Amino acid sequence: MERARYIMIGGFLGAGKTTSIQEFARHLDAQGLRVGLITNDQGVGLVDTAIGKANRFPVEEIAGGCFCCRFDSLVDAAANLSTENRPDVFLAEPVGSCTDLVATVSLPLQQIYGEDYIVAPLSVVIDPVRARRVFGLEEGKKLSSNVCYIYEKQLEEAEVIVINKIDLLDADQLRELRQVLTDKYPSAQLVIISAREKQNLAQWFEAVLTGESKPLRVMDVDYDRYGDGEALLGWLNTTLRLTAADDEEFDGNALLRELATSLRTLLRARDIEVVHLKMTLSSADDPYEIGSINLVRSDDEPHSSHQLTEPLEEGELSLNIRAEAAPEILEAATVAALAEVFAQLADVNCQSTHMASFRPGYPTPVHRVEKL
Ligand SMILES: Nc1nc2c(ncn2[C@@H]2O[C@H](COP(=O)(O)OP(=O)(O)O)[C@@H](O)[C@H]2O)c(=O)[nH]1
Ligand SMILES: [Mg+2]
Repeated sequence: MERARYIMIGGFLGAGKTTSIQEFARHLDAQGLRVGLITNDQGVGLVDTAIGKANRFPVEEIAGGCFCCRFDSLVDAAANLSTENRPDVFLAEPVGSCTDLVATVSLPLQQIYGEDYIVAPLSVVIDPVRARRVFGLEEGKKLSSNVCYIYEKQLEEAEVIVINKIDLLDADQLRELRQVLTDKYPSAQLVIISAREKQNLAQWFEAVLTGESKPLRVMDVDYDRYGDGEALLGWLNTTLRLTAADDEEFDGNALLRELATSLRTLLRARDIEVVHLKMTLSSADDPYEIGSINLVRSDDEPHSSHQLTEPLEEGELSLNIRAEAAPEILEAATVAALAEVFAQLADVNCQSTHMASFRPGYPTPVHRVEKL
């Protein structure tokens, strides 16, 4: 049997990994290749999984820990996707606060499961506005030093650096960022895309579809700094069931916008930097009918990436927040925003089915290849 290709697309929270992976999956599907998606999170109730399913791709979710710390679940997820129709290509999205993926995932996969998988070069996607702030090229709220440590480690191990969202930059801003990245990470291949606008994707897809991961070295990682950086980020995942009274319907797109705006206002008032707030609202009648909204910086506007085409009678809302804040603060802000928005929607019943907020635990990979 031909080996399946395992493609991992990493990068910081909100960089555009899920958007890129959905485009990549469409590209492969159009070529008649079978695709399997693997999503990953520290918690359960994932927006990324809902988006993959809405786009009709087979998805396996590894919840409750990152790939490196749940390596066996990663292998199991690939096996589950293979029971009916083995994918030709796996597209895997690691947690956005995760690094050291070459030593803890790519190399162990090659060494232990090399007969089953061709492991593609590791891509790391970046949001150029966030990157320009991390590298001091523009003003704006800074992430804490140990969160920036993770950010830079992600880039240090990248075999392909993908500057995404070039639609947000002018030519000078892009040139400055390219210069910093080529100076700091000279061995990485650099590609420049807009996943949302579907610009320049072919060159990147080609690189990871034909190449194989060949890291030049295993990078040093200070796990105490890495663990501290992860723990500075609070996570909140909640799922709610929304039901309109009697035979009424409600506007799901407006509801998502109001909730995102209210949350942003409450978090900004406490000077909290959101790194990714994402929500999906899916119709109870049709799982492929989905609305979605995202916020990737506290000073940005919420952006809708999927619109519901019709008003809803009943739906499931998933809300994921990752921000530099204590989980209790995220939970209080969420409860307050929900109360504010639903006070104006007296005829919509909102019932929480799941709520979890936490700081990620210390990263403890199952395998780590120490040197080549
Ligand atoms: N302007 C712009 N926004 C994008 C682009 N690609 C993704 N985004 C947006 O960035 C946000 C986060 O994207 P997502 O794929 O969920 O990021 P992830 O956390 O890395 O998986 C969403 O609102 C996307 O629509 C792009 O090329 N340009
Ligand atoms: Mg994602």
